[in-house]
Amino acid sequence: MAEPQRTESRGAWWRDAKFGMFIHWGLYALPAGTWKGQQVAGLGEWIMRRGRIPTPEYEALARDFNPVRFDAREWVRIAKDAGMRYIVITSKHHDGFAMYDSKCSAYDIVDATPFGRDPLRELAAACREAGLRLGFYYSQAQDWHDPDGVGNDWDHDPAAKDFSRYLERKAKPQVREILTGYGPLVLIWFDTPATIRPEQSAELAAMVHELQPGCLVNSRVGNGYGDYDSEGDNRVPAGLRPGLWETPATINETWGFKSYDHNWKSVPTMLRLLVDIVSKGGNYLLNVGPTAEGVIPAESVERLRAMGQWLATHGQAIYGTEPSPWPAELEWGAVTRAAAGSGAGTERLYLHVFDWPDRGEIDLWGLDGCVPRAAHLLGDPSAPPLAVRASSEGGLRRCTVTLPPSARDLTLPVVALDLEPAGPVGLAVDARPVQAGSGQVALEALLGQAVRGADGAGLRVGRAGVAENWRDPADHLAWTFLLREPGAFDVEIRTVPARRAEPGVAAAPAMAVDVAGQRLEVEAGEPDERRRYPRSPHQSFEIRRCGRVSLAEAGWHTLTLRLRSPLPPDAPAPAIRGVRLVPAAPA
Ligand code: FHN
Repeated sequence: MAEPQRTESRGAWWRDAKFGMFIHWGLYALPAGTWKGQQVAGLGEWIMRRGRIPTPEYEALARDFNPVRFDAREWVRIAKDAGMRYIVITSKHHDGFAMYDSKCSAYDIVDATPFGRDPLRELAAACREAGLRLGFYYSQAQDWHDPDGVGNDWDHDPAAKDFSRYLERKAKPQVREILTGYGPLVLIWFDTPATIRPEQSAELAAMVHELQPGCLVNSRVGNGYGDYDSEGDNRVPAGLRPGLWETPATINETWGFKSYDHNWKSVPTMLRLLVDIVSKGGNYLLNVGPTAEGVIPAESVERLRAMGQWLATHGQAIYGTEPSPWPAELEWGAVTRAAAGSGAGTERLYLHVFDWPDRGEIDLWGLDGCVPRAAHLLGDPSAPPLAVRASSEGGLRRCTVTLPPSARDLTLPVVALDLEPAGPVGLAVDARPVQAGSGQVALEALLGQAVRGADGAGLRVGRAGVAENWRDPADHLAWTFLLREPGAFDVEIRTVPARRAEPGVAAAPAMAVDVAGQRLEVEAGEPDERRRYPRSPHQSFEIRRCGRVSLAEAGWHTLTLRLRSPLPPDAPAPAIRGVRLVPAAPA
């Protein structure tokens, strides 16, 4: 039997790779979002379920599925040109159709379509040839074709289903097939664990590791058995997130091809997502949905090519880097850090500029244990060195880098900042919040101190950087922050849209903010506004306006956020991302 491996060694390559291609390809590419002349709402690959299409009618798609333009080498070339380091492709999605030559079901691309080829075999060969890593997606619980699989309640009586039978008869044998027939795989991407039981998740994970000890299993195998975490679809955590994790993401709105989904994200948006995710310690698994002819849509290809061009000159600031030493988002952009050992006795930070700061300068606050030495713009070897100066305010160190005005119009300029460690500890960051260049003070939950009441349970800040499980008014969040420009500030509580409350129950609880001897109280009620996160277009946050405070003195202040009354155990607890002080507009 093969040597067991630990997640850390399985994941070593994955930590460095940062950027992968997800491919959702199956029979659903044929209807492409339209069934019998009607557009079916939702994700393209969900058409069978959303349209409650009878199994025999959906099965009939296979007779017309003939992706004659499929060219595995071309797909691999597109991924490589984009700077992607691995591919993950659907071997079987929820519709139950195997996109490879399965021996335990005839419902597969070789047996049931005129195409008759095994595209996963061809893709595996093309990846090997090009030195690209490959993983397979497998839907282990939802299977709308199988009478015992989860999800099809229009053809099959849910009460008559036996999920264990499905697992033994189809899922496990097919997972075995994909692990034994296609050479080394770097990961199996399970999805929607649904009702799978802990021992069933454990068995699947164990089977993967037994057959391919180096193969990672993602968290969606269920019940905590994965090697790494797949975040929610298109979800990016608020800040630094420890451990191995990824954000699976769409280029438009759908995963599987939909002929009329033209909501393509722009190249700068996706580059920011890539940088933001990498700076928080994750990988960006970006999806393409090829057509039923086997072609990756041109809109995807051109965007990926542009991302690849940026990566060709900025790749050193992405691949193999460490996350930002600042745990929360920075107003002007994001930071990655050259891996230890990449330069003898020096440290390098990469400053990715998302939004050009007003003064044309970037302030790095709280950077300790090293002396800034030099900075230059990445991608232009002839560019002169940039001015860097060190100072301090309120006892906090500050490193200021002056940006070259010529970089203002570049797509995502990056500055390489070299530092010399001073002292035994080396680079460290005092991450207490500082009023940013815009005048705003961002008090992110992940930077707050979660103070718990008597029982010590309750309020906690979860891995996505959101304060949860908050029901006890004895619990509170507290921040100490550096104010640089005194003035009047509007105070906002920012929450993640949570499960909507029952009718008659307020969506958000009554809360109180205390700062500089002033108290602001908000009543239980609905949020005042909902906005999209500028960095993560599929995510939104809600704002509750608390009122205005006057902060007359520069320097350190403490702000606390409290619940005003206990929440019953069955009431939805608020999901708080933080508090924001916004300079009040002059009257
Ligand atoms: O239901 C699927 C969906 O179709 C798609 O495959 C995504 C990719 O992360 N996963 C599930 C929803 O989270």
